[in-house]
Amino acid sequence: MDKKTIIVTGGAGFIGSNFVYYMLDKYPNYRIACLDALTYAGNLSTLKKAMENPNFRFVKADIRDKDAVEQLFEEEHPDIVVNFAAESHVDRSIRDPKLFLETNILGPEVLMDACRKYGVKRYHQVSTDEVYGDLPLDRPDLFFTEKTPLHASSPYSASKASADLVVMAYHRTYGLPVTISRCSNNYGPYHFPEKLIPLMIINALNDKPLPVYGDGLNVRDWLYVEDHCKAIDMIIHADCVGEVYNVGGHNEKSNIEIVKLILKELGKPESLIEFVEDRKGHDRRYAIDPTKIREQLGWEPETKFENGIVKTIKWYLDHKDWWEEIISGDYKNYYEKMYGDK
Ligand code: NAD
Ligand code: TDX
Repeated sequence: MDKKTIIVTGGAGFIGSNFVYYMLDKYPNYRIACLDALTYAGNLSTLKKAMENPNFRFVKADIRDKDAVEQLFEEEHPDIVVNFAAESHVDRSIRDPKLFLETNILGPEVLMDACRKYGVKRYHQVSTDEVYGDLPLDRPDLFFTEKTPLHASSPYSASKASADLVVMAYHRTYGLPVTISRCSNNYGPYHFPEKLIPLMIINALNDKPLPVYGDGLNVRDWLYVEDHCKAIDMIIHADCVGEVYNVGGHNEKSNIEIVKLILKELGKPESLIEFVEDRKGHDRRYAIDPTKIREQLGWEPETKFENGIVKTIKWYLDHKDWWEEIISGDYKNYYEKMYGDK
C-alpha cells in the first residue's frame, strides 16, 4: 500500500483510539496524526503505546480552532481526514445541547474548510445510526437503510444529523471528496465508563447498583469496535466519494438482556439491578441494514457478540488501572505529565 498520512480527530476517545491502533498495526508505513482536545472523554494514557511509534503524532487541539487545524494540515499534508471528534453521550446532550451543536456541527465545518484549502483527497465523517431516529419494538421487520429519512430524537443525534447534511452539502456545492459511515452501538476496549456496557461492568465489579432506564426493553444493535474500524478502513480506501454506508452486524439486544448477561459473566446477583427514571425522548430500537457496505465493499463483521462481550469484560478486568484512573479523575493529569515541560 502506498504511504499515506491520515489525520484522525478524536483519537483519544473510545472508537478513535481503537482506530489509531488498528491502522498503525495494519499499515506500518502510514503516518497517523491525532488531533484531540482531550475533553473529559479523551484520555491520553489510552494512546501510550501509540506514542512509542515514530509514525504516530499527537496534537492537543480543538477541531473548532481554525488556526490550530490549519497549522496541523500545513505540517502534515494529510491525504485523508477521519473525524471521530464529537460530544458523544446522549444524556449529556439533554443537559447541555449547545456544546453538542457547537462541537458536532461547527467542528466538521472547520475541518472540511481546511480539507478544501489543502486539497485533501478524502474527508470521512464518522456518523451514527441515531440520525435515523428509532424503530418500534413491534416491527422487527424494519431496519435503517441509507435511504431512511433523517429523523433525530436527542440534541446529540440532531447535531450528528445536521453534520451529515453539511458534509453532503460540501460535496455537492464544493465537490469536496467526502464519505459518511453510520454505525450502530459499539462496544470493546477503552469505552468510557459513562456508557451502558462499561458502566454496568464497573458497577457490577464494585457491587454498586446497575441503573437501568425505564423498562429496560429498549433495543440497541451492538457491534465490536474493531469491526467498525475495519468498515472505516475499507470506506476510506474505496472509490466511493459521496457515498453513505450503514455499518452494523444484526445483533439486537435489549438493555436488560445485556445487563443480566454482564452480571452472569461476573458471577454477581441480579439484585444489583435498579430500574430508574427513563431517559427523556428515549429511542426505542435501533437496527441497521448493512446490505450496501457488504455488497459494495465486501465488509462483514468478524466478532460474534457472545465472544466480543466476554473479551470486553475480560479487558475491563485486566485494565483496572485504566478505568480506576478515570473514576478518580487522575487521567486528566496525564497530559501534564507527558507534555508539561515541552
Ligand atoms: P468518545 O466520547 O469516547 O470520544 C470522543 C473524542 O473526541 C474524545 O477523545 C474527545 O476528547 C474528543 N473531542 C471532543 N470534542 C472535541 C473537540 N471539540 N475537538 C477535538 N476533539 C474533541 O466518543 P466515541 O464513542 O469514541 O465516538 C466517536 C465518534 O463515533 C463520534 O463522532 C460518535 O458520534 C460516533 N459514533 C459512536 C458510536 C458509539 O457506539 N460509541 C456509534 C456510532 C458512531
Ligand atoms: O446507565 C445507563 N442505563 C441505561 O439503561 C446508561 C448509560 C444507558 N442506559 C440505556 C440507554 C440506551 O437505551 O442503555 C442504552 C445504551 O445507552 P448508551 O450507552 O448511552 O448509548 P446510546 O444512547 O445508545 O448511544 C450510543 O450509540 C450510538 C453512543 O453513546 C453514541 O455516541 C452512538 O452514536
